[in-house]
Amino acid sequence: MKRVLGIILGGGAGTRLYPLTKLRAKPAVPLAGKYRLIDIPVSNCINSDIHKMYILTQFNSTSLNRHVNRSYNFSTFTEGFVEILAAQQTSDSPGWFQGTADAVRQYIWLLKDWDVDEYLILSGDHLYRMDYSLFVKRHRETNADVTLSVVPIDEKRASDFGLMKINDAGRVIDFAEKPKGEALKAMEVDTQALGLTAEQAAKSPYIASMGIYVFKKDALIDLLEQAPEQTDFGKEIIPGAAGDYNLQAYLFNGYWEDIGTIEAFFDANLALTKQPEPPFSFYDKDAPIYTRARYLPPSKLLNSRVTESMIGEGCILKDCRIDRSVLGVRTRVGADCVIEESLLMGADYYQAFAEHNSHAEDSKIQIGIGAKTTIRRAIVDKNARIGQNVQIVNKDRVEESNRESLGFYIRNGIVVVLKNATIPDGTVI
Ligand code: ADQ
Ligand code: ADP
Repeated sequence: MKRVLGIILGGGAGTRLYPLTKLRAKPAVPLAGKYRLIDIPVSNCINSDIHKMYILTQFNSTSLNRHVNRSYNFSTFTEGFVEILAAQQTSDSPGWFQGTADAVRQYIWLLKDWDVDEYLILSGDHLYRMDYSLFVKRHRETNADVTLSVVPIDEKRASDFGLMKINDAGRVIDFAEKPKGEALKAMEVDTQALGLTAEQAAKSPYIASMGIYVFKKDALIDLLEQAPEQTDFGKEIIPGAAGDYNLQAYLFNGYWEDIGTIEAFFDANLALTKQPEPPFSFYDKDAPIYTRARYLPPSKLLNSRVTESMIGEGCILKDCRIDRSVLGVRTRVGADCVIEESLLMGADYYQAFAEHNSHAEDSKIQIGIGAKTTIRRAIVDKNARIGQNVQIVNKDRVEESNRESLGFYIRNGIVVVLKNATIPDGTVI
C-alpha cells in the first residue's frame, strides 16, 4: 500500500449541507458527537496502510486546518502525512475548481511527482468502514486502468447515483451518471452477477458507483490531460473511459451511506443510536475511527433520563430527558428540557463557570440549551445559545425555509440552528 496515494475530495460549493457549511469546509462538519466527516476516509486509509493523503477543498477553514494538524501526526520515521490543498487561482487556472476532476487536475503537477502506482480517489462525505487494500488488490489482479467501488441499489434511490453495466469478467461496459426515466430503466441489470441471491437482486436491480476510484497513475494523468474540458468524474471522465480503458467494478459488501445532504446526514447520525445493533459502529478494535484527542472531562448526568442516545465528552446534563439523540462535546442541557431525535453538536469551548452563573438572572443567553426547552427532530450546530422555554419542534411542519437572520434554517423538515446563533427565550419554531 506504500505505492498508493490517497486523494480525498473535500467538497465543492457546499450547498447540499448548508448551513452546516456556512462557517466551515465540508470535511470539518462535526459527526457523531466527537468526530468530523474527514475522520472517516482518513481513518479508513490509515487502517488500510495508506499513509499519504491529500485533501482537496474549495474552502479552507480554520477548523479543518486545526483538526487535521492536531489529529494526524505521523512519526518522523514514516512517510505518512495528511495535507490540505485548497483551490487557488494561478495564471493557468483563473477559476476555482469546477468539479471533482477539475479539482484533481489543478493539482496534477504535484500528484504526478509522487513515485506511486495508483491514486485512490475518495469522497469526503461518506459513512462506511472499508479496507481499501482489498479494493487496490482487486484493481491490480484485473490489471485495470480504473476500478470503481460499487454497491447494488434499489429503484427508488438509483437515479441519485452513477449506474453501470458490467460484463461477465466484471468489466464496466456502460456508465450513466444519475439517469432518469427511460435512461434509468435502460441501466437495469441482473445483480445476481455480483453474487446476490435472486431475492436480493429483485430488490436491488442496479449497480451504483460509490464515487470512489482506484486509478492507475498513467491512466488518471492521460484522462485528465487529454480532455481538459471535462470537469467531473461521474458526468464525464468515467462514462468517457468505459470502452477504451479497462474499467473494473469492485463490489463492496457493507454499510455505506452518502451523507452529503442534510437529510442523509441527520438520518445517519441518529441511526447510530439504533438498538440493538446500529448499522454503523465507531467501536471496532481492528479498524478504529480516529479523531483529535481533546482531554475533556467525563460527562456529568444529574437526575437525567437518557435513552438510546450517544453523549460526547465533557457534557453537563441536568434534570432533563434525552431520547434517541446524539450530543456533541461540551453540550449543556438545562433543567426540565426534553430532547428527542436530535443532533446537538455541542460547543468548541466552555463558558467560564463564573460567566455562566453571573448571567443566570439577566437576559444574556448561555451557550447550550436553556431550561424548560423542547427540541425534536432538529440539528443544533456548535456554540448555539438556546434560551429558556424554547420549542424547536417544526410546529407548522414546514419542509424548506431560510430564516438565517433569525438563526435557523429548515431543510427537508429538519430545523437546523446555525453555529453561534442565539434563539431567544420563549421562541417557538
Ligand atoms: P456526487 O456525490 O453527486 O456523485 P459530486 O457532487 O461531484 O458527486 O461529489 C463527489 C465528492 O466530491 C463529494 O464528496 C464532494 O463534496 C466532492 N467535491 C465536489 N466538487 C468538488 C471540488 N470542486 N473540489 C473538491 N471536492 C469536491 C458521485 C459520483 C456518482 C456516485 C456518487 C456516490 O459522480 O457517480 O454514484 O458520487 O455518492
Ligand atoms: P473542537 O475540535 O474541540 O470542536 P475547535 O478546535 O474546532 O474545537 O475549536 C475550539 C476553538 O474555540 C478554538 O479556536 C478556540 O480558540 C476557540 N475558543 C476557545 N475558548 C473560546 C472563547 N471563550 N470564546 C471564543 N472562542 C473560544
